[in-house]
Parts: sequence; C-alpha cells; structure tokens
Amino acid sequence: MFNKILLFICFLTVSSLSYAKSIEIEMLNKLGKERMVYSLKIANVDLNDKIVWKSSSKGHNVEFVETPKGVKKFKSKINKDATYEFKIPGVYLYQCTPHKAMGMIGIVVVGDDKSNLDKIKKVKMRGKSKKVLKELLKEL
Ligand SMILES: [Cu+2]
Repeated sequence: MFNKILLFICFLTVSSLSYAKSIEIEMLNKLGKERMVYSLKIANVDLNDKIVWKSSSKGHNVEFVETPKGVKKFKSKINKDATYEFKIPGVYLYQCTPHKAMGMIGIVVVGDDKSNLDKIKKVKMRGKSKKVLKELLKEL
C-alpha cells in the first residue's frame, strides 16, 4: 500500500514537472547577418507554457500587437528580461517597440490554435516589419 502511494506521488511530481515548459528567446542587436532580431521568430508552445525573452543586447522589449480575444495588453520594459505565461490559445504577434519598423517582430502560436490568423494577417506593420510578417505568415 505504501509503495503504491509513493508511486502515485512520484507520478504526480513528474507529471507536474512536464506540464508547463519555459522557452527562452534572446533579444539581440545582431544574429548572423540580421540586425535587431529575436533569436526565435516563431515559437510554438502549449497552453500554460512560458516564454522568457532575455535582454541579451540592450535596447529591446516585447509589446503585443495582435492577440487572441481576452488577452490583456502586454508591454515589457526596455533592457529587462520579459516573461509571459500563455493562458489563452491562439496566435500572438509581438514587436520590439523601438525597432517595430526594423523587422524586430515575432509570433507565438499557443496550443496549435490558428483561429485568429485572419486578424494577424490584417495587421499593418511598418517598414521592414511588413516584409518580415509576410515571411513569417508563410511559415505558419
Ligand atoms: Cu529591439
């Protein structure tokens, strides 16, 4: 009986550990030939997963541009790591506020839910980000 309880506790521990993941994305001034980029432009995560955007280079942040319904506005401080836990499924489009016209944007797909993709497609980005968004949408 005791062994069974122990086994059950082990199972609970393991399943809670594997439940929510955390992904790291770096905010960079330079990555190969690119300038002002997120190290991962498209992230696929499960519901309740977290993303940590690391302020690896200075001068960047994360600002949500278009999100699924019910998601509150999110804008992180410049020069700081940003963490967000994804509680609502769908496609999230975000940008770096100072570099929003320089192609520094990213997409997160939560729970493999692309039901709000049409809204994302209608977002008007500025400058180089227009082209980058087009490219990213092709990969979804
Ligand atoms: Cu930036």
